[in-house]
Amino acid sequence: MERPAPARVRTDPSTEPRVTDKLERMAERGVAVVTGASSGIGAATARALAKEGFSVVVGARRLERLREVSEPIGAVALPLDVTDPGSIAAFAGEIPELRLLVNNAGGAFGREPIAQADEDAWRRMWELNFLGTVRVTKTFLPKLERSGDGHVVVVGSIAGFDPYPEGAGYTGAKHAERAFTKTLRLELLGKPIRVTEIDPGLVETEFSLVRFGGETERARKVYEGLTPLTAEDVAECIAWAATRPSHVNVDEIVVMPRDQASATDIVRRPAERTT
Ligand code: 8X3
Repeated sequence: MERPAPARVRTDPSTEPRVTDKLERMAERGVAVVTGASSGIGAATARALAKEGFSVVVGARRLERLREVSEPIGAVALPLDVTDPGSIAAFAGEIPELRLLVNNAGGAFGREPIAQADEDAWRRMWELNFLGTVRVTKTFLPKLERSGDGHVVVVGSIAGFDPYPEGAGYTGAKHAERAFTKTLRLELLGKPIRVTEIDPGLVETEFSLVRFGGETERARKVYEGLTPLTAEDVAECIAWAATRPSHVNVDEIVVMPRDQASATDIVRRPAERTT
């Protein structure tokens, strides 16, 4: 079968180093891939890993925004759509070796009861959160094993633990992603690859804006009256797990705001009056 043409980000090959040349200048901790890195947790994770000495490759569909993340930290930006096997093959073809894979690409589309389930949206969530993670991980497993010290991080969610009303399209996909991560850990036992799941609660990113199709007021209300996590709070957890000594496998970190104790137990305070 013909291999898809490798993705090229550089526009002027005479002045820009090729991706492989750049990666060959190995950073002290090796190469890390972060998916869904054009904003939010993915972008913050790319910055945190670069700071820790990883040579970072960021992937996402929105290439312009991806470059805004990659350029300041000297990372390599490559187009990636985790729902498209051809895109994953082209992306992986540019990356000769890998130590750390952060499966961050994901998201929710809509909130409605099962009685009104939007099957197209639910299918998209399944593709993006579950099958996307399966595909990318499967593709990179041989390179991770060859590194002699590989690590797969999956960004899950409290939605992978707690179902909530009108959320089954997303919580179902996140429960499946969690089952995938636990299974991977069992299957890789004895191989030099660690597996970590990071499960955040409410994090103020574009997550809710995407979920509600750009309805800003509805998205804002998700974080109203509490102090949510920031993308950087979650990125710190990922970077911490990734920089433990090789014999230490951080299996999972559930991280939520102090104002949240489960997907549905959230305390909100009235806004303070300023006049
Ligand atoms: C996002 C957390 O609780 O909004 O993964 O589903 S939640």
